[in-house]
Amino acid sequence: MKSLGAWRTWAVGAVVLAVAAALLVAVGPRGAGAGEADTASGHRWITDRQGRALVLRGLSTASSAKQAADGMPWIEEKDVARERRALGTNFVRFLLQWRSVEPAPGTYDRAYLERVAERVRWYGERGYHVLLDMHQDLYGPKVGGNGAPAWATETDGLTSAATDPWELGYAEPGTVRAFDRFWGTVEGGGRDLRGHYVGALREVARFFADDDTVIGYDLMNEPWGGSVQGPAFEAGPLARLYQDGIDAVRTVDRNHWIFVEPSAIGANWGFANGLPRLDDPRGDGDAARIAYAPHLYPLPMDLGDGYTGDAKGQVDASLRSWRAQTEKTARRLGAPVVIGEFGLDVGLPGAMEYVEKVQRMADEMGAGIAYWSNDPGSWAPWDADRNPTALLPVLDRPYPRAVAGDPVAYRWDARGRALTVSWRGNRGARGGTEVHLPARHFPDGGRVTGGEQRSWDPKSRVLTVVSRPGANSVRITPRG
Ligand code: MNI
Repeated sequence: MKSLGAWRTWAVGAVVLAVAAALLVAVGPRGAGAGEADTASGHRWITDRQGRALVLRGLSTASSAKQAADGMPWIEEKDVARERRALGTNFVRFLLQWRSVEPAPGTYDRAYLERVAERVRWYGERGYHVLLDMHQDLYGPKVGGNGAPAWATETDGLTSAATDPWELGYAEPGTVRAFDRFWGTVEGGGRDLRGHYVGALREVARFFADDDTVIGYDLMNEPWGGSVQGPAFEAGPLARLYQDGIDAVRTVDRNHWIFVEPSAIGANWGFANGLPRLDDPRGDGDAARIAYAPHLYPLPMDLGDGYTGDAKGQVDASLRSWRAQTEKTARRLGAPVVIGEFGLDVGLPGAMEYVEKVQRMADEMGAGIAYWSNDPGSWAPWDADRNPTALLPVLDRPYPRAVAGDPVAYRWDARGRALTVSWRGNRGARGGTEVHLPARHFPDGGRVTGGEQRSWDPKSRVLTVVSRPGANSVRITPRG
């Protein structure tokens, strides 16, 4: 099913081919070594305060924050409680807006950060880890997007029209110029906008440095290079901004993880990207806390297709290549992986099969997930009337929330109704391995083989398990 006109397919296709060609020339075709890391093992893990490896599962909160005058997402505390109850999630990607952090040059809005902190507390009280995401799409409101304040939007009189699909707005003259001024890649310009942005990141980090619910900062949503694209952008202006951002955050916050994203164009579809290794002032190797959070939107889905017909094969190819490229970049960065966004209209044919497929891939990769998004509507687990959609039971899935050791593999076998988790060592972690057991699959809790149940809380639906001495694998099936 093609839901868009041929011209649109052509327009986006032309962009794809141009970028693909540029990337193939610059990076070479998909290299050897792809698929090396075909289990959850073999990479670094984000850990909790008890030293346990975290499997992050959750959603973004929320697209509505992009347009809200006060920068706040739609949620109230009861919505956070409902999300926890219904999905057993432990993670949220929370959208911030630069325009709200720094409403006037060099002026930081403490009241805004307090409002964010109140919401972070709602999540923290329910066992969540919060990723603060400095969001933008199409640069900022002055050129039809969201993110940057008007005072930081320099267009030299160029303007941007609304486009369909919205992503083509990235090529509108005002938007391209605003990005070029931001990156400093055209002559002239006024303020040091990158410097301001880095300053805003530093102030967010200063405010949340001691907040244990915050897991880290996502330095920029879906970065766009303006008139500089591909590896020239990623290894150039983008890497420079990230390094400055990392250095600035580390002057005020030594502990939280710093998440970086590739340029959305290309990487979202599974193409290579040129992000180089970045330095964490904390140190190299295990000391560094840099995470990689690419988005995943195979092209057929960007075009509004479901997971069916011809699109299905294209999506599968896209997923294979996305995984290989993601693992390659993650190795280069020495970073754990979180799928910073993926999602689709849940009413599209095959949509739930696709979501399940991505979740299985994330489990195999040992990657976190932030589904896009929790805004009530056709993409979400709840529709506009707050009735559950087909997505809810698919997202409410057994998983190990925290693993007391180095995870080797974990898997939910829906047919055999068994969750298996295996790990190496215990990485000096305190407490046992926590698993989420949804009522729909484990109405009376779990039966543990290969280990010992330490606790079971039917309300939070968290079971804590420790393995027998010498054993490193547990299997949990429904009790009764
Ligand atoms: O799908 C995109 C996307 C496609 C293409 C491009 N370019 C051509 C530059 C950029 C972005 N983004 C997907 C989702 N990301 C935002 C939030 O970060 C969501 O609103 C989009 O659905």
